[in-house]
Amino acid sequence: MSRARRLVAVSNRVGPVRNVAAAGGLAVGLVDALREHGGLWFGWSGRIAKNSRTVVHKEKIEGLTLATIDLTQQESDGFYNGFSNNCLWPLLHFRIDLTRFERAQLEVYRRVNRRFALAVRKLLKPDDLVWVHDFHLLPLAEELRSLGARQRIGFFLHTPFPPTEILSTLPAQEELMRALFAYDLVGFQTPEDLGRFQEHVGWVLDGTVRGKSVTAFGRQLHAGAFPIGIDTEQFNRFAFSPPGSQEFARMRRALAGRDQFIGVDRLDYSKGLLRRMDAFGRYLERHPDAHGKVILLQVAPVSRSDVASYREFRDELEREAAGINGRFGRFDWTPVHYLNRALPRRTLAGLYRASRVGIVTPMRDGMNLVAKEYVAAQDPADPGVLVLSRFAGAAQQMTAALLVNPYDGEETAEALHQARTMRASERRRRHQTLMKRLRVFDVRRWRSDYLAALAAAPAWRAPAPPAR
Ligand code: GDG
Repeated sequence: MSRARRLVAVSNRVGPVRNVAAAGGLAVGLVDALREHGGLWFGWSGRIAKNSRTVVHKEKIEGLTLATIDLTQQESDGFYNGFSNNCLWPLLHFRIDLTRFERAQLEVYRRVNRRFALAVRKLLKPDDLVWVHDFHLLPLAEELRSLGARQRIGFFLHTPFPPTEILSTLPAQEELMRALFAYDLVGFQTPEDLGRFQEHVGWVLDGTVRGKSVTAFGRQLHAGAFPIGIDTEQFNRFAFSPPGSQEFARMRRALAGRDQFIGVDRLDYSKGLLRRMDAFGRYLERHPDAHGKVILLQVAPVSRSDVASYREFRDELEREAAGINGRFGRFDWTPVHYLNRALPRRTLAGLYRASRVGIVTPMRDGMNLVAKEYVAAQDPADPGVLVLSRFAGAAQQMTAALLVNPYDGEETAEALHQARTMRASERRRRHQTLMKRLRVFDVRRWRSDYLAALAAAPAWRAPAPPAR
């Protein structure tokens, strides 16, 4: 892509930009690209304002500009806790049972997208490339277009794209899909997600698909799969240099010869934590020889605690973990170690390295970066084994992991056993295969593939009027 074009990223939240490696997340993927292109990153500041007068806070940090706005309490409730996290998130993870659709929240969602668009529009230069992230901002391009924006605008969905039968239950489905067609490029995590989008276009939106070109609502866009990666080499360095290497040594000492299974997940029902506890309980039940010799370390920082379903889920998980400890624990052995807070990223790297088995068993996940981080942190000479849900996007690429169906507690329990007892030669072989792909399909590759496709997407033209 031409170096002269500025990149403008828009996501619900921005940054951090300083010490980005330590922060992880989307920032790792974006900050380098924004720096290279003298870019701008726009989003919600996370702060609550008293009124909805738009004041854009701008800050120049290390060659890129952060621009943020505050939201009112009502906007944050309706847009973030409400429509985004209580309706779209569960729906996109195939959980119709948890999906709560409220028209009033959809209204606020649209209003906040419009406020974002009004602020972004004023900041745009004619030749900018605009890259919008995630389900909070589905209608952003449509709002920008209505304000006259003609720039290339791309969208990337970090979550799965659900099957058409599930998406069709959303009363606002057509409105949101129409909005999506104001983008020039729509990116998904996996070919499966892309396929489900294409099916929905054909079956429900009466559109057509030709290669990467998708037409509906009188508009044509490009759609593709761009699996997100991590900074593989850097994460490996985290595990093998201080403080990660010190945390590794400390953990190994604390384990005193026991084998550690590790899970690291935002406290979210999509991550399969309850079923994971159940599978670990089954494993202990079937393998009494492992009693006193294995530990499950579950790191689960709280997330979205303003949403009721998350609070209930947290209580349930705590009961489940306590249940296993009560049932199997001994005075000198506690099987489940449960940390309900975030740890520094370098500490995580050390803990992954110290763990014989990585358990990543979401019920549904867009990609899952923890799976990739766990593998990147291993010692190639004596690597641990990844047990990975088939329903994480990462499973499409990481077929050398032990793939499981997280709905099957027996299968998962057996995979834990297989992982713990796997011969070193097989562990090394699997690890090598996994690392080879992680090195090629890292976060830089994700970003450059996406931006090249955005620059090559057809330029925006107003929708054709419906045929008579
Ligand atoms: C969404 C999609 C997609 C976790 N605990 C701690 C901590 N983390 C870090 C992990 C990892 C990140 O958070 C989580 O990323 P995931 O990919 O696993 O999951 P989501 O947060 O749900 O992300 C997902 C992703 O977007 C990218 O497109 O893969 O499917 O749902 O980097 O390490 N980091 C620190 N302390 C913790 O305790 N420092």
